[in-house]
Amino acid sequence: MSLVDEPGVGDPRLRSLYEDIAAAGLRPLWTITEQLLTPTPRPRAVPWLWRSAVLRPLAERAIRLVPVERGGERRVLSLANPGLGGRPYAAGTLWGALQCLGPNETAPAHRHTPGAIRFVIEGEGVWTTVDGDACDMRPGDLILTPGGAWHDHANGGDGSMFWFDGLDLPMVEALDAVFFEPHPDLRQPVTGPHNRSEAAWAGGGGDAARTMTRGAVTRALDPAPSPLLVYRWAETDAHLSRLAAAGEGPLVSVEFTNPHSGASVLPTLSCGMHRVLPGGASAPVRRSGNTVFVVFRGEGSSVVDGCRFDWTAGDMFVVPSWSVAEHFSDGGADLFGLGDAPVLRALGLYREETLPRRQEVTGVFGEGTAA
Ligand code: 1HN
Repeated sequence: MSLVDEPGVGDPRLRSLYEDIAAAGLRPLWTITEQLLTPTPRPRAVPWLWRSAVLRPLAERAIRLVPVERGGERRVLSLANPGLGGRPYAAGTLWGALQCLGPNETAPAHRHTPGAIRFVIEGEGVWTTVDGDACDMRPGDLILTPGGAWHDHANGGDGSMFWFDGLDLPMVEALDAVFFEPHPDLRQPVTGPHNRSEAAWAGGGGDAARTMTRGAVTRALDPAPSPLLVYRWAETDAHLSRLAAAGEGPLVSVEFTNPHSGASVLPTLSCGMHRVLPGGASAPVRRSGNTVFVVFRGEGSSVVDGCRFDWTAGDMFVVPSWSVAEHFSDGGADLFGLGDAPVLRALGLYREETLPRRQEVTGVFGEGTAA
């Protein structure tokens, strides 16, 4: 419906004013104020879940049928949030996807301004080379490919590998700052032994005091990405176990940090690991900013704005900005979380609220009553 058709615009002088305003490429704010200045965030992305049982067979079919080549660059299935009108984004600010690479395949070297993280779900034998440093990837590891860094993925093993890709692409796109460049070679040269950033920054065996923090990073934004490119599952697991043993819970969380500055791993992205202890339930919390979760281990459920999402290992789900979320697991579970909080915090836009009581469950995702 155009403005001039709206009820109440009967006065021909008013009609003609609105027509002339529209013809001049203008919009009168007084007719759209309430759409723009919402009392709380109204993300277009909706809470949503993508099941491993669906994702994984599609990825396997793609491995058999679709080669990884220049142009397409990557064999990636992006999480397309149904609230975003067909855009390939998990949420308004975040890209989330499942990437897979078969034996002896190489995903060609390139670089771009959007920054990316990989969280490994399953398989072995792949390394991602980041500006000459080959980073070996194993399940539960977090690998960074900061904006502007050359990166390619090579599978030197005899099985397929599956990992989660998270990028700040929607943010960089919104800022009209996307640049992309293919590398002249399929694989960039590896300039020394594998895992050099790890040897330099995490002392080989890891140094949890510098590479992760309990809870979330609140330190000022560091415009430089972390010089450490790999965060090993063994370290993360040990740190979560220590916090659980110290009586924290029922939700134990760490956020990975830039060991140089203590800031988030990338200027735009926060990466954390959340352990729901057996029988545990987290408090109902809402935050400004979007989060994508990847279930690494265990099963359980999350209630997001009253809808229950039942999940198991390999599933991925989105909690949009200001949605209330609570997580439950009978047997215990580990969730990887990717968020845009560093950007919100840096701009003074971050808010967080714990609600006084549990949400009432009004529907179950996938059972037709909600979503
Ligand atoms: C990209 O470069 C990768 O390097 C994965 O593996 C997903 C999604 C959008 C744009 C670039 C990768 C991507 C991507």
